[in-house]
Amino acid sequence: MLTQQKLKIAIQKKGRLNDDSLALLSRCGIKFHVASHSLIVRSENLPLDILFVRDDDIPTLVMDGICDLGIVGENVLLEKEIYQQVNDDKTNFKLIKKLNFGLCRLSIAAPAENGYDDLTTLDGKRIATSYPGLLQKFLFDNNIDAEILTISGSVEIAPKLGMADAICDLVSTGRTLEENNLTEVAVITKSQAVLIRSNKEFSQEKLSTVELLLRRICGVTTAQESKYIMFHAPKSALAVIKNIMPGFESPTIMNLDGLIDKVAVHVVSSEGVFWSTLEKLKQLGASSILVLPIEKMLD
Ligand code: PRT
Ligand code: ZN
Repeated sequence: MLTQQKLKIAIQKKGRLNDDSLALLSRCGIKFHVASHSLIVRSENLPLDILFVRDDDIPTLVMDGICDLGIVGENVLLEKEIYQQVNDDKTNFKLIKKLNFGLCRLSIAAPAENGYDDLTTLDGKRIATSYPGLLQKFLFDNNIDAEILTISGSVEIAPKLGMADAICDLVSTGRTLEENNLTEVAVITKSQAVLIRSNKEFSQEKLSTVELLLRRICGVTTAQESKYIMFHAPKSALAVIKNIMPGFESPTIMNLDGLIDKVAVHVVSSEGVFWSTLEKLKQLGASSILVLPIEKMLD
């Protein structure tokens, strides 16, 4: 296969999105072998190369057409879009699929003891961030006049060092904020890992690989959100059960040997299942309730 016909996908080399990006490609049936210092890896069974790069470089690599696809956090993408707008440049990439991992939010936080509990208290203050574009837009949209200090890492210690009054950084569990005695004042945007593609036209070969990959990614992500549920239930309760079960449109109902008033029910729930739903099921007379993960799903 000629190199230019091979699809190239950029993923993060090291960091929070690396493991999940590789796991997603593996679950899509792509075979590859990653050595510890690999910068580019060829798939053994698809015309696809995986490039390992810094996450901040992914939008540019995709925009310039050096890579056809990329997996990157929406936060990086949105910041790049703002940067392009400010510099009157186009954004030559398109978001094609949200991937449901790398979930986080970009928030403004300030020292708990300073009482910055609403946005107006940020007026005239200095905020440290690695996301100046997104922060600037948020401050402008909310009519706040604050100074932005752009730093590339360890943003959370800026208030302690006296460099800034508040910070704007990514939050997932909230532990880092807590450890640094910071409280969230506002959420600027939510983020997750997304698949992007270059706006450049693909050859037929590349297009076929992109379509195959996208079909499989959709299969994997839908399967992750779905559960296969099995239980025994009284026939008389089926109508009520139907109302409380998410995705209970067309269950498989089977007779149980020796029982006339109970049936076995199998159903794929597309929305996952909460404990509270299972407890309600039990109250309605269901028994032997099993919830199983689904590995792959093709509609
Ligand atoms: O070297 P490279 O430039 O590729 O990596 P990086 O250091 O810029 O990025 P990395 O690996 O830290 O994050 C990659 C992407 O993961 C981000 O762009 C987000 O899309 C996503 N992500 C999800 C996060 C977090 N959650 C996250 N919690 N990125 C960073 N954090 C940091 C945050 O900056 C803060 O320091 O984790 C801390 C907060 O976490 P909690 O759990 O304590 O709230
Ligand atoms: Zn980075």
